[in-house]
Amino acid sequence: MQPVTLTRYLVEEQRHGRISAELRQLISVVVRACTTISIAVGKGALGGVLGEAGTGNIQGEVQKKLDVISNDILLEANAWGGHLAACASEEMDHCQPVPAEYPKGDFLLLFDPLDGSSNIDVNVSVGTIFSVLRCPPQGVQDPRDEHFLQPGHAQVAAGYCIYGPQTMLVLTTGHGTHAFTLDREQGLFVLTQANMQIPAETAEFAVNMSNQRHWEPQMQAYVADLLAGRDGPRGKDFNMRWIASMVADVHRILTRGGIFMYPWDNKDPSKAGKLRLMYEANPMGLLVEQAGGLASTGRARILDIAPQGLHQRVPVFLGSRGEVQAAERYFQPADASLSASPGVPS
Ligand code: AHM
Ligand code: MG
Repeated sequence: MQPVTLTRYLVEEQRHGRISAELRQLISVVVRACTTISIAVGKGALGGVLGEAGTGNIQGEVQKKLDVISNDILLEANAWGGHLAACASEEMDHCQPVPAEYPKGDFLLLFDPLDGSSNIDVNVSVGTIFSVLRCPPQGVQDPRDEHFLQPGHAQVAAGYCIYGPQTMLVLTTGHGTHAFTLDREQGLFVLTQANMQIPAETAEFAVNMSNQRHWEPQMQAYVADLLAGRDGPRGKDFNMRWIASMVADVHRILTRGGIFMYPWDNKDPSKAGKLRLMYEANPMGLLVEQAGGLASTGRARILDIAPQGLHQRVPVFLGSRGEVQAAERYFQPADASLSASPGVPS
């Protein structure tokens, strides 16, 4: 059978009325930019792309050279496409409207240009995460940050490209979650797993255990029960994985199940979590839900959060349906003495 390329897949989706021609073209432009990023990542030291850029981003985080390079590649590719009103990036303070001299469209694109960038210099998988929203009509000519503040369930597409042993694209337009593998010789993405399904139950969790002492009591109690294994209340042994690249941890969960957690912790109580709602939690949440999993703050569905800011952070629990529900039970306010911690959205 002929392999299904991404181009053919998108044309078929358009033919069935599931996406518009504009969205098809926008996704193609984003994926082309990801292919360029993949080449830059793959060159490593030979391309002079490793190490720090000597700059910081809006979050006060040190930027790697590849953070900046990837951001520029995505901005450049999308400036002239004609399908966008504006882009917003984890690496930029505010949204960037498409320059006046270029044609505009009515989509908004958000991205984390290089997620997991602390892993670049040690040759561990990193990736690009993206999310597409529709721009409210009043914002098309003069898009501002506020036009991006839409809940995750309003996303018209979301995806990530993982730069690992293989470069893969995982995409949803609201009709299932599908994986494509880059054929490096041909420069084409080929559909390699249609309709990914996350097993409902799992015995594998992903969390940065070094934060344990900073967690709130509910989180402490949940993970203690996982660690107690078959002798504890869960009655089974759990395995743990933590890659510290969300794309890689989520990719494993989409492939074989598991729960991924980045909860609130009191290292900096003003932050509601480490991960960003608009660039990480929402797109990953849609991909996971479209694969039969759940995405939660522990207390509420991530995709229902009404965003307050472009760089807002949230606690994240996502993956196998049964296990996310098990985690959520620890956060239910049955015990009034365990009230919500400051900064944690209820
Ligand atoms: P980044 O977007 O600056 O790379 O940060 C997000 C990353 C996620 O990919 C990963 O899950 C998490 O931060 C790792 O955090 P930690 O360093 O606490 O393990
Ligand atoms: Mg990130």
